[in-house]
Amino acid sequence: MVTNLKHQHLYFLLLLFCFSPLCAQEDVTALENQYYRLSDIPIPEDIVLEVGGMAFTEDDQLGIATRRGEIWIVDDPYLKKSRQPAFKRFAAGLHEPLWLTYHQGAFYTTQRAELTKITDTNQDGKGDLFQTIYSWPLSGNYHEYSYGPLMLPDGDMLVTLNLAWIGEGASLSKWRGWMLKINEKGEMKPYATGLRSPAGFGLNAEGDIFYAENQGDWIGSGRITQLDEGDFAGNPSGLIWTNEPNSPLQLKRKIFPDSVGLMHEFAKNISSLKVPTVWFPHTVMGISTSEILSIDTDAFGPFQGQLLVGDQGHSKIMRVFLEKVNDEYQGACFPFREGFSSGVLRMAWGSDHSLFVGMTSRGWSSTGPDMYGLQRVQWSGQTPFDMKAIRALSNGFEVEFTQPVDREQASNSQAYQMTGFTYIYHRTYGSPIINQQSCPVVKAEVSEDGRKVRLYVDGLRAGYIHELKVNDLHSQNGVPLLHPSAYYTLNNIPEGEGLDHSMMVAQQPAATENVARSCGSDPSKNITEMPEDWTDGPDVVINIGTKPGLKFDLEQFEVTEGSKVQLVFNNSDDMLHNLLVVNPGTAEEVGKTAMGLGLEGTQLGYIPDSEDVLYHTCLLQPESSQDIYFVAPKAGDYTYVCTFPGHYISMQGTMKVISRSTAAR
Ligand SMILES: [Cu+2]
Repeated sequence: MVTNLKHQHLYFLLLLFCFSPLCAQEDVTALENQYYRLSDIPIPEDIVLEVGGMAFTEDDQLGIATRRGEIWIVDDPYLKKSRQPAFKRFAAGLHEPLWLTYHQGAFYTTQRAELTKITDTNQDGKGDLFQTIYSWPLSGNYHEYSYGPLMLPDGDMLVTLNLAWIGEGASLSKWRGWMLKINEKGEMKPYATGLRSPAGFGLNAEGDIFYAENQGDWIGSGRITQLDEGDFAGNPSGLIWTNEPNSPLQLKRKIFPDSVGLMHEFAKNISSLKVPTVWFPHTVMGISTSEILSIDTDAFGPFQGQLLVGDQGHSKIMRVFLEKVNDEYQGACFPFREGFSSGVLRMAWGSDHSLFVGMTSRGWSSTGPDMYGLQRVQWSGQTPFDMKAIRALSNGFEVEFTQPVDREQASNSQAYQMTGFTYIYHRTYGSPIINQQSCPVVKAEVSEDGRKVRLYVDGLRAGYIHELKVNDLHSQNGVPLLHPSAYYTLNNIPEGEGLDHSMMVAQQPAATENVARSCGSDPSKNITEMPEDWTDGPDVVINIGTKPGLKFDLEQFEVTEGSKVQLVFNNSDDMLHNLLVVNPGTAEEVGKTAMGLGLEGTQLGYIPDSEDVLYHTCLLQPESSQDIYFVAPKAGDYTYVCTFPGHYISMQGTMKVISRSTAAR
């Protein structure tokens, strides 16, 4: 509690002294807190509350499933009666439950291998009846996470099954990579496939199903996709089960070449392939999307009808506006709230319209400082000045704001920058940004009520993500725009008038850039062939690998100053990593700079252009390695660090360079 008070005091000070737009950006967390307040729900010290799932009971108590296999019930999570709410253990011994639902007096969860219903038949506060509703086989692979059930209005339940990881995603046992529909009687219908790591799914206000996906093989970046029965969402590993008699689609794995190219082009010929509804550009809008939750109330601010999407790796929550064009969903994502204490996996609405956020970090590393946590977000009643919605038009976009804009600033077309880009659809893990092209905003028209700005934009491309950046815009009352960027996924361009080219100024869209190499900006720091003058070879060969939990497998090594070093970095993990040798004491700063690179980060392999970066590998795919060659610098303790966003906190080691005189002793 003391900490909380201190924070509030700090926010107050920041608000007093922080008026420049730059400052506003740097302290966005503090500003967000003015509108959406974050507070901790204290967890008893002897409970490891690695939240896997959350659900409120009919008595307004908060049920929490943990990755350690327990279900806890928090009495008074609103802290009305006490600042230290009571936690009671309802169940234990479950196999990594990653979801929790409460329905008609019982909890439902998925363990790794089954959908389980848990009832407290004698009303003593402990689950005593455990019923298997439906089960599925496991191969035993560590990556076979299972999620759900999401309760549908008709009482049917949705479950998703993560792919195994064997150097790439694989469906090693039946229905891995699928969403299944299961009823209370235990009847199962495979619903959709193409899923890789489907930790979050939910319904929008209209009752349509959306699921969130994480970057990986076949998945260039995080995204949410609307799923109908028989849809295929992009990762072909689960297609090996489409021969089964109850499969709702017949698409086969073998039609996929290793590199498809552009997903939205390929989708034109594959009717079951559902392109992403909204992309979340990697590292800019999180790195690992999780829960999807619809805002069904106006008691949580001005965003009723939109979706919240959590992010585990970046400990934050984003917001999504959806619209239908040509009968298909598309829309924009916006930043919403960052600064959570650990990786955001689950969200649940309290009865008072506050948002409960359940967090965990272990093994999946997040930017938040804690290994797990439980926090609450409350709307302060003040409306932030923010972009509320972006709607596609035949010749641009209409941007709606939460408050009337400063007319003069908003009608200046120079205040808006738009860039289109996409990702490659291929078997490789992740993707660089490709086909990036600027889209000149040629005119900006403010609506009569000052709440909408119509942007006339050149160079729109269907199937592409369009980044909108707004510079130096204030509300009519002089408040700076809280979040100046948004990303609209333009699957369809509405029909209608094109752009009137008499409006065009002399600017043309910039040339298309295809970026092949994503490995920093200075090749002299990434020497991958042994220098010719090393005629006797290297003086020393250092092998460094990766360990689960975002660690290098070598904590420290020693070399002599001036010696010729061959460093072999072997990424045997299931995600992307790099290795940078940096000046003593600068790892944190370099790591933070890499996180702030934005879209450019993808192109640089998250290797910042900094004098403190001495040598580095490229950003390496899972199961790949690279050798780099360098001459050891002057004596000192240097750090080697992975700067893939968020990893620098734990993924560090020390290169001790000893002086020649010490070495000679
Ligand atoms: Cu890493």
